[in-house]
Amino acid sequence: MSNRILHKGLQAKVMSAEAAAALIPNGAVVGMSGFTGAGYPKAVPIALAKRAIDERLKGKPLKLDILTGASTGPEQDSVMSLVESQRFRFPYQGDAVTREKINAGIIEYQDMHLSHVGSMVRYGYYGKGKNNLDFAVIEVTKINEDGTLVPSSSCGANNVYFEHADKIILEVNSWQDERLEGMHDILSVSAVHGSRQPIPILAADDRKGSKYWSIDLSKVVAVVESAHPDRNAPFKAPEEMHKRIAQHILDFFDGEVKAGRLSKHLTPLQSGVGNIANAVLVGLNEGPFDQMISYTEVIQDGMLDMLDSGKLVAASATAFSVSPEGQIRFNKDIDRYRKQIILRPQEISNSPEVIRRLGCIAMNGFVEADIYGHVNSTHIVGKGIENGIGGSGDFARNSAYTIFMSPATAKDGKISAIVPFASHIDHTEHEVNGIVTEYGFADLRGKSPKEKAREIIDKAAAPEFRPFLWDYVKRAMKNPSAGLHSPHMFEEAFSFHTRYLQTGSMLPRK
Ligand code: 0RQ
Repeated sequence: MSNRILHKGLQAKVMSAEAAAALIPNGAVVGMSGFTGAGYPKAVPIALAKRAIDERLKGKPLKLDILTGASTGPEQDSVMSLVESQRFRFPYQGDAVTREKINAGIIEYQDMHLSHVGSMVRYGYYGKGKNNLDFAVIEVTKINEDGTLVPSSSCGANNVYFEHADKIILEVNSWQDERLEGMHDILSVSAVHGSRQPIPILAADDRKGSKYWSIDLSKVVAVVESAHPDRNAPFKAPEEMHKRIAQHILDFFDGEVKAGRLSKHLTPLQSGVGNIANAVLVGLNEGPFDQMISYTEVIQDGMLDMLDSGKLVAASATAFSVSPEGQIRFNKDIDRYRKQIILRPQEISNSPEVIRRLGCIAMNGFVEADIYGHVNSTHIVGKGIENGIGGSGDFARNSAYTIFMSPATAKDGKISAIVPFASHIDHTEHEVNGIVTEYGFADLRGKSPKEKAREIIDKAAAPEFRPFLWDYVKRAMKNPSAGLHSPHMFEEAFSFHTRYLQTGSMLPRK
C-alpha cells in the first residue's frame, strides 16, 4: 500500500477501483472532483465504464448523474460517455465524446455558472440521497495521519461534494506531487441564503483558510490508489493571428494607463483557457506592465512564465491547466510556486463578491458576438453546444473590464464571428466592454447600441463581412416598426446563420 495513506482507519478501506465502483448503485447522483483536466478521479470512472459494458450486456444499462467542478479528462468524461453511462452531466465539459452525445440528445447537460454549483447542490436541486448526493468520488494527493486530506491539482466543488454526499470514495493519486501540500486555501462560504457572511478575501493573494480538506471520515466507504497523469493538453506556440489579438488588448491597457484609469500593475487578471488567452499572457510577459497579480480560475503555462519572470507576483485559481512541458517545469520548481500560487474552491475563485471587490480584468474567448455586443460563448450553429459557459459569466458580469476575444472568422473564412443577432446569448451588451479580433478592439464603453454597432462592425468584423453587416443595420435603422433603440429585422436577424446552413458560407454567393 502507498505511503500516502497514513490514517489507520482509512487504510482498512483500501480496495480495487472495480470493488469501489461496484458500491455505486445504478441511478446514483455522483459528485466528482476535477476542473479543466486537473485533479479528476481516473481509476473509479474507468472501472464504472467497464461495469457499464457488463451491465448493458445483462440488459440493465448503468446510468449515473455526474456532477464535477468543470471539465475533466478522457478517463472520466470520454470513457463514461462512450459507454453512455452519464445520464446527466453538470456544470461544464470540454470533451469531444461527451459533446457528441450531448448534441445527439443522449446525455442531458446542464451548463451552469461555476460559482453557482455549490449553492445549487446545497439546496438539493440534484436531490437524491439523505444529504442531496449519493456518492462523492474525489481525487486527493495524500491522506494524513489525522484523516485530513491534501488536495490535488484542482479544488473545484469538492468541498460541497464532500459535505453533501452520503458516501465518499477517495482516489489517492501518487502521480500528483506530494509537495502540492500547502498550496491550497480551503475556505467554506456560509450556505444559507439570507445569512451569508462576507468572504474575507480582500486581496488576490490572501490566504484565510486551511491547507487541507477536513471531512466526515465515517462517510468514506472506499480508498482507491491510482497513478494516472492529469489530462495536460499541449499548447501551440502563438500564431500570428493570436499575437495580433493579444497586441490589441495590450494597446488597450496602455491607453487605460495613460488615461489614469489603470496603474502599470493593472488590476487582477482573469484569463480564460486556450491559445488566444495564452498568447495574451505571453504578450503581457513581454510588455511594459509589471508586478501584476491574477485572480482567475486556471493556471496555464503563460502564467508560469509570468511568475518565472517576476512580472506576476502571485496567482490565485481553482485548478491547473498546463501542458506536459509546463507540468515538468512546475514540478521542478514547485517549492517556489507554492509561495506564489493559491488554489481555492471554485465558489471562492469565481465568487462574484470577490471579483467585484478586486475589480478584475476578465479576458475570455467567444464563439460569436452580435452587432449590439451580445456574446455567445457556447453554441455553434449547426452543431450544438461546444463546451459551456464555464466561469466566463462569473467574471464577465462582475469584473471592472470585460473583454471577449476571437478570430474574426471561423471555418476558413466561411463564418463571421460578428453576426446581426447572436444565435445564443451567454453575456449581454450590459456587461461586455470590449470585443477583440485580429482586426481591432471594439471599445463598447459609454456607447448606445447603435454606436456599439458602428464600433463593432468597423473595428472587429472581418472586412469582407462589413458591407453585409452595414446593409443589415442601415435597413433595420430605417424600419421604425422595429423600434430604433437597437433595431432588428426579425425576419433577417439570423440570415447569416441560415445562409451558412443552406450554402456552407455566411457570405452571399456572388
Ligand atoms: O472548432 O475545433 O472543430 O476546429 O469552435 O474555437 O477558435 O479553436 O477557440 O479554443 O479559444 O475556444 C469560445 C469555444 C473558443 C472557448 C471557445 C469553432 C472553431 C473550433 C474552438 P474545431 P477556437 P478556443 C475559463 C473561461 C467558454 C468557457 C469560458 C470556450 C472551436 O473559449 O469554451 O470562457 N469558452 N471559460 O472552428 C462556428 C463560430 C465559431 C466556431 C469558433 N462562430 N462558428 N464554429 N468555432 N467560433 C475556463 C473555464 O471556465 C473552465
